[in-house]
Amino acid sequence: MIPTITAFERSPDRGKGLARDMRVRWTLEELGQAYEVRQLSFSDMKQPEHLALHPFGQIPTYEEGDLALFESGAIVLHLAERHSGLLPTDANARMRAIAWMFAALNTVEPPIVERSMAWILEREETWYVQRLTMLDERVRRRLGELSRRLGDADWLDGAFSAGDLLMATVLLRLQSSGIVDEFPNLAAFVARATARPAYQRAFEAQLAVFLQAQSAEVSSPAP
Ligand code: GTB
Repeated sequence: MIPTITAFERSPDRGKGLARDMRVRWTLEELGQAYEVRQLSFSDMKQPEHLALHPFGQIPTYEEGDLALFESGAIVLHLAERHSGLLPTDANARMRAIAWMFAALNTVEPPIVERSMAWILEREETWYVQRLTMLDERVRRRLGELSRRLGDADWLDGAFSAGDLLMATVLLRLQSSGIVDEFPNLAAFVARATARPAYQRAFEAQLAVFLQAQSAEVSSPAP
């Protein structure tokens, strides 16, 4: 059965692939699994039909037969558990890769999201520059720790895993800040991850959605 995921009909990132459907698309591409996408507007996400799938009215969701999931990390874990390729078979190595999935979402992503949210909600405030300096330092500290652990390895723990995939999507959110480039091994890690054909296919798929929405706007301009 082909699963269906949900994604933004018009991503606010304008096709940069930074929304969280991207990590699910990338996972599906890595695993060679076909999928369908139901595109939602912000208003669609808050309708009862979607809220039944996602208690917080967000994307992405995942439906396959009688299984419905929300939370991108849970979806990636489900897929990586069901299909081979993104988690090692050795039990200890598998758990370490899962620990990296949690580290990406619970330890590295939060300060990065806080930084993004400050720009969205607080950039007009008089104290924004001061706050940004503090948030940047927090992100730098976390990235410094991650960089030390990665060292000169290609991936976080052995072969490329769902942990690397999630970590790369988290670091990509810092793209416009230049902070990742302060850590050459992390910049190389992101470059290696995004050079993977599966990432490229996922990126093109989400970009196509944005370009389609944009061309629909151009061909039917507002009255
Ligand atoms: N913890 C959840 C998960 O991992 O699945 C978080 C899901 C989430 O935040 N979804 C966002 C959403 O649906 C989209 S990805 N927001 C609508 C709402 O809450 O009403 C977050 C996101 C949005 C935009 C950008 N961007 O423009 O760069 C990046 C990331």
